[in-house]
Amino acid sequence: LRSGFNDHISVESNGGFDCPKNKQPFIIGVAGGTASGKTTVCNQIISQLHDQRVVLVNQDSFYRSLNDDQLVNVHEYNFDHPAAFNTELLLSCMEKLRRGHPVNIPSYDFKSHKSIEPSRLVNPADVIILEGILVLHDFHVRNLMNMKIFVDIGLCVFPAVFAYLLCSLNSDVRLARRIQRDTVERGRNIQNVLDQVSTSSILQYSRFVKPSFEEFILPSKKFADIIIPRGGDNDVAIDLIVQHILTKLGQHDLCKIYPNINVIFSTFQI
Ligand code: UZR
Ligand code: MG
Repeated sequence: LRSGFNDHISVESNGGFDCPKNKQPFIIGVAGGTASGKTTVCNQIISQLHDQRVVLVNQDSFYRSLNDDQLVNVHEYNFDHPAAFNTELLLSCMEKLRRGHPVNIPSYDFKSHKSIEPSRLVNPADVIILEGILVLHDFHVRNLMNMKIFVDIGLCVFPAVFAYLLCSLNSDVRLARRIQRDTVERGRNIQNVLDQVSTSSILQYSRFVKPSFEEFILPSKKFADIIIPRGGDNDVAIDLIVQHILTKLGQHDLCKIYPNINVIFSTFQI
């Protein structure tokens, strides 16, 4: 993997000029509920795009820092509401990457609930993947994307009578995965885990995570070009997505050699 942020391109690398339209990166949005498998899907796409420069941008990096009052009542804070993210900053970073400029992506600390130093310098790439619970919610963010994916761990077809049961099972599976992931990857300790299983976080989950999923995340599914059932456990979907990206990047490369090739593609597209 030649990842964009490991390349040693200086901030002045393109002399401050925007890259031409036909060299703009292919931008993919990957949305879905918490612990639905978004990160797994992104990693699988990235590992199959080994000949391309790919960068992954997480919406989590754009969480707003909590102030002292909010920290005292952290369990009253809704991290799953669109207002919890600094979407203006996300937009400006994505816009710069799209135009071929390097950007500093903030680092968010899940333990202190604050943005911390150092930020991450991300260099321009061929493919940019933006991943997060609400990346399909905002019209302007969606507008930047060439491909919109929604990761769904629910089943596609089931009798209506089981729908409610399966919906809550779906959330419960994600809750269990969240607890496991937060202890392993987000540095939460045993006490946090016990809290999660017993009291406040369960309350936060039922007060904020689940309702916000239903109010903001699930409705954003309608904007997706592709809905992936079974999350990261769907090799066929990943293969199809990667093939599509490679085709589009191939068209970009041909555009660089034959500027009028788009006319030919649009003429022959069904
Ligand atoms: P993903 N979140 C935290 O737990 N702590 C924070 O400081 C910031 C966010 C959680 C948030 C959301 N929910 O559901 C989840 N809560 O991070 C999104 N409560 O991250 O998509 O990787 O699961
Ligand atoms: Mg994640």
